[in-house]
Amino acid sequence: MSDFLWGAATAAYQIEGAVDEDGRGESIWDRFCATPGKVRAGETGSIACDFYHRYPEDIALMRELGIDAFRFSVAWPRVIPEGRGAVNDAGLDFYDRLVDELLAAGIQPFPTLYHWDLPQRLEDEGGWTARSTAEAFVPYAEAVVGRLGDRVTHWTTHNEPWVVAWLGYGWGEHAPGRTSEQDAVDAAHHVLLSHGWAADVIRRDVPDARVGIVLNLEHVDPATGSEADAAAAREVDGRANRWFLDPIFRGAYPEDVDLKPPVRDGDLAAVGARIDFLGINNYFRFVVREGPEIVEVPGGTRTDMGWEVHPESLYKLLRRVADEYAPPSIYITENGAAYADVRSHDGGVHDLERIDFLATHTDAVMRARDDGVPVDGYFVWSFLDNFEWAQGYAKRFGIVYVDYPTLERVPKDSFHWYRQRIESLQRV
Ligand code: GCO
Repeated sequence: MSDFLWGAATAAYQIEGAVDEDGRGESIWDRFCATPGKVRAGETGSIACDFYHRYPEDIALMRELGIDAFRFSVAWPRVIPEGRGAVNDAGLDFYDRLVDELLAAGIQPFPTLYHWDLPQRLEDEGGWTARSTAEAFVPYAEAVVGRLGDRVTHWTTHNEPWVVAWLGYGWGEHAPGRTSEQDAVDAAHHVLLSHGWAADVIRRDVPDARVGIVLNLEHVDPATGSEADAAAAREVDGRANRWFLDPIFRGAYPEDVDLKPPVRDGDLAAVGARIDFLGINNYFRFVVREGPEIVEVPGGTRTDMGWEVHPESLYKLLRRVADEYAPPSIYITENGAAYADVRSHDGGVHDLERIDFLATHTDAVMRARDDGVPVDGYFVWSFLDNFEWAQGYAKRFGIVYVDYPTLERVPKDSFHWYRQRIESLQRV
């Protein structure tokens, strides 16, 4: 079991704060948050968890937790404030210090190059619907890899292209808040294309690099045994899962999905180039009936996001991805749950539901591993309570509670549970 990595995950805009420091440029999330009505209660990531300043204290907590690896993302607007052009060394310095501090604590850094904070300047020029944004991603990747590649081996290009495309460009729920299906399809293709191009650069510049991409994937169940529901489930699976898995592992978009990506010659070869690992983010399954319509199954337990708790679906998802796509290695790069946590009179945070969620989901992962799925690590989402995008600070996913007025960190009971779980499995 010793080669299995236990980790915790975060993302730049959700934790860093310090949005105006050391030359950082504006991101689409700064702009989106400043637009009335987009984010709950007008909240923003401008302070967030203040990780930008408090990372040494947080890494000390990670060390106490005993994690092997820490997943974070690099903010493009810190590194290249205008999206393309001049590199801002002060922005890179932050990630340089972070990596050193992690390594000194014996924790492996797992950076993601893009976790949704596009420089606003690039959005003004078309954002991910423009091929030029994919082109701009390459020198950005080069700048980050050039600085950190001597110490970082595991590189993730993108986090959840589906969310970038559909929530950002299709449905307007995330930055940049556009609402066009074709924009979403174009954005998804350019994100995947930039993944392929950046993967090349990472391999060129970091000889022992392990390169991957993170997808949000969901197991899909038809609501009944009817043929119509089965067809509806297949349709949802096509758009949510296969639209991303197929080009990455087979170099082709699924033919049964009626969307028109802006593919040019050579694109699919770039997208479909070998990856070393697939990152899977998973929070729930879909239950689908004719329509297609996603339905709520009565009686299940739900998190504070309203998401059904269904660990068996994570097991099935892992088996299916391994059987159909055969990735050389899989990391669960996010899995976790929001609950309405409060600090008790004794000062602690007794998040028993989260412990149950994490226990049943890590069991499902280990069972898949025992059954031959090459899953090599698990990252809990999230290390800290943080800025949950359009939901602001209302949803708490952390195993460490953040008291936002004071920014005090309070390890929840799930933190102590996770520490023990890691400790006991490391001994196996
Ligand atoms: C994701 C997101 C996270 C969210 C989490 C909970 O990659 O989906 O990275 O940023 O906070 O998923 O909704």
